[in-house]
Amino acid sequence: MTNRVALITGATGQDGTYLAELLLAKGYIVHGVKRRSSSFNTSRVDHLFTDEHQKGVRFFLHYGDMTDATNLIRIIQQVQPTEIYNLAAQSHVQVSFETPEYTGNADGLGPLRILEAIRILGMEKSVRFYQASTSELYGKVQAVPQSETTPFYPRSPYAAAKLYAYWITVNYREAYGIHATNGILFNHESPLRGETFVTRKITRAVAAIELGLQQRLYLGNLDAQRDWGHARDYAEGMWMIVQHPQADDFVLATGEAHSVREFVELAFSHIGRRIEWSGSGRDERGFDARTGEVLIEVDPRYFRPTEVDLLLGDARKARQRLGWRHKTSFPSLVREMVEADLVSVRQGAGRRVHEHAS
Ligand code: NDP
Ligand code: GDR
Repeated sequence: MTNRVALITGATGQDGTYLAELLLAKGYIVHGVKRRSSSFNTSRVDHLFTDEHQKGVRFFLHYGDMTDATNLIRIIQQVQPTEIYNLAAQSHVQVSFETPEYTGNADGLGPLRILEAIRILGMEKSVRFYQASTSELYGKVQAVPQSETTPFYPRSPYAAAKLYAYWITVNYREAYGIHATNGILFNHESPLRGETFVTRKITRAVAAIELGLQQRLYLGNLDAQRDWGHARDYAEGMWMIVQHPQADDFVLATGEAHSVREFVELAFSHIGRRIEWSGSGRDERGFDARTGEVLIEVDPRYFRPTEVDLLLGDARKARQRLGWRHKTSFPSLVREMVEADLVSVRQGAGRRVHEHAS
């Protein structure tokens, strides 16, 4: 298939990378938006340039920012995409409590800027729009499992911004007939996950502890439960949502929830350490059952002002209408992340490992 042109905002992030790989493999020309940064920020996607040089370049990056409407209009005008995947966001829930206004601007108004660009450029019928919506919309638990019909109750500036983005996407679909869709994606992880999200923070610490570069892992709420899948499976789901003839909103989830504590136990089991727990709440500690060494400590600074206790998704609609289902099991995901971090931490052994990261 030729002449399919995708524009991905957030192309340098975890999901942007898997999605760009998928679309290039399907024959798309892929344009991504990257932010100017004082240090290199394209390490996840650099291999896409290298590979493509041999076959003719089909991957391009443009400087841009979700807070800059004129820049977004210009990029969309130049690129003339047939599909836009809006993945760019300040995506860290805890950081959104520190930077609420910026998060609202980038995550809430950012999608509006793209939708308006589509209108300004008269592209309502020529481009499809995907919005990276999130299970964080469900927030304070209203029902379990959560599906497309479960009421939203956002619990952070991040989730409140994403709530606006969700509804403005629905509104532009209904008002202007744009093929605009929401993927309500539950947590998805991978070896490319940002290092301050809890799963990657744990798997990096497991690797660093195994290699003698770190002594202890400091975490917040160990009881939070999440429905964790693999980002590669979810990138495929995003594409399937956009291909569906009828623009609609879909949950993507595994239908299985695990606590942070369970993630820790499974990750440490890959380096032959069995974790036992003592104390409770903010005084809890995890120690090596064989040596008695304390490996995990709760640090109150990682608790959020308002927490989301349990996310568990019901992806039946995506299964029935799109034929999507997750492929990677929870144990395989954890194993892949630990193994990848053992390699990457070993390679960067001289680099300081941050014991404290959100
Ligand atoms: P990442 O944090 O890994 O990637 C976010 C991307 O957005 C990065 O490329 C980042 O650039 C870019 N970005 C951030 N702010 C701006 C801005 N103002 N202008 C332009 N680009 C910006 O997130 P994920 O890949 O994990 O997630 C992708 C999207 O999906 C996000 O919108 C997230 O909120 C949403 N989501 C994620 C879920 C998950 O479990 N991963 C679940 C549900 C939704 P840089 O690399 O320079 O920081
Ligand atoms: P989340 O992911 O907030 O669900 O948002 P994160 O991995 O940050 O937190 C998951 C749960 O773990 C608890 N937790 C900790 N979290 C972090 N980051 N660091 C810690 O030390 C720690 N200790 C315990 C948290 O309190 C939380 O309950 C992710 C992001 O990708 C969003 O962009 C996306 O929308 C949602 O997933 C779905």
